[in-house]
Amino acid sequence: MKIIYSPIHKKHSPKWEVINEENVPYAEVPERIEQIVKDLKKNGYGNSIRKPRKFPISHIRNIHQQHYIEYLKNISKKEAKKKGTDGYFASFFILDRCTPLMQTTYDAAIESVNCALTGVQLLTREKIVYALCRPPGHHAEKNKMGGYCYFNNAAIAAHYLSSKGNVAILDIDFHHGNGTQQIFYERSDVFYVSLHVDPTVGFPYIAGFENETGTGEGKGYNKNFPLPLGASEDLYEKTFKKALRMIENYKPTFLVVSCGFDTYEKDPIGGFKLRIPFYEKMALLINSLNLPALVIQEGGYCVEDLGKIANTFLKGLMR
Ligand code: OKP
Ligand code: ZN
Repeated sequence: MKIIYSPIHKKHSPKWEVINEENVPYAEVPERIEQIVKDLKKNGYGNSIRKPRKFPISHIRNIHQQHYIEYLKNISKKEAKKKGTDGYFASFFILDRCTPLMQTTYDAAIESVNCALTGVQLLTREKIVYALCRPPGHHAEKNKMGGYCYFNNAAIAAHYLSSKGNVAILDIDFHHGNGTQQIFYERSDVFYVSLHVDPTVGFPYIAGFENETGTGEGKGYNKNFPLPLGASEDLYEKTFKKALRMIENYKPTFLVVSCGFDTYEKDPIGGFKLRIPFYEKMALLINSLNLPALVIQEGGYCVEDLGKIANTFLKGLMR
């Protein structure tokens, strides 16, 4: 098992997102990852932590449109400079007002992708790799940022893996990964499976419905399990087992887990009822698939308990 971490993520620290015309303190804070790393070290994983390597931009170009990447790199830096540290919102390339740009956002987003791609490379030797990606990625579409996401780390990693075999992406973040779904919607070599809050009542609202099953080549290779707000451990477990059975039947070579901890009962922006011990159970079930697994950090906003959740999850993966 290896953990990938870089401190560069700390450079990305917007203060606000906009909800209903109001500035609300940003939930996707640097302390999230810092808390996880601190607790992983405390639990003896210090020696397993690796820095990310650097990768050519072509990995990102395979997934995101060239003018979107350029916008993030050049224009956003220039514009953000004028706005200081508050961040600003792009116009054409955004899904929402949760995803501000700072001058340093591009650098942090690149390093987050590097963490995921390093994870792919280590997966040839390791059964489990945990990439502490931040900013997260699963809402980022081919040419749109949204939901705290800029580049789709999981999609970029899954595409890289797909040259060596079929990939299943299991998205267990509280929110639907609309970006990942969009990116692989017409492909059968990457199977996207997600459990998340019903999009009629929760972010991202625009995607994550049951009838979105893929199109063309990809028909049948996209599976959404929307769950009601307040979903219990029982309901979650039942649904989770269905999702795993589908992955098993697909017989992938690799598993990518888009791993959000905002399904936790105390999460400030989530709304499910999962308690800490449940994360070990989930991980044990994932383990039973017996696949090389790249775990990519997505959301999770109860900073205080994130380390405990991550350690509990890892314990299950390692058994
Ligand atoms: C990103 B990830 C709710 C505000 C919603 C955006 C949520 C993005 C979630 N009060 N803001 O999937 O964890
Ligand atoms: Zn989330």
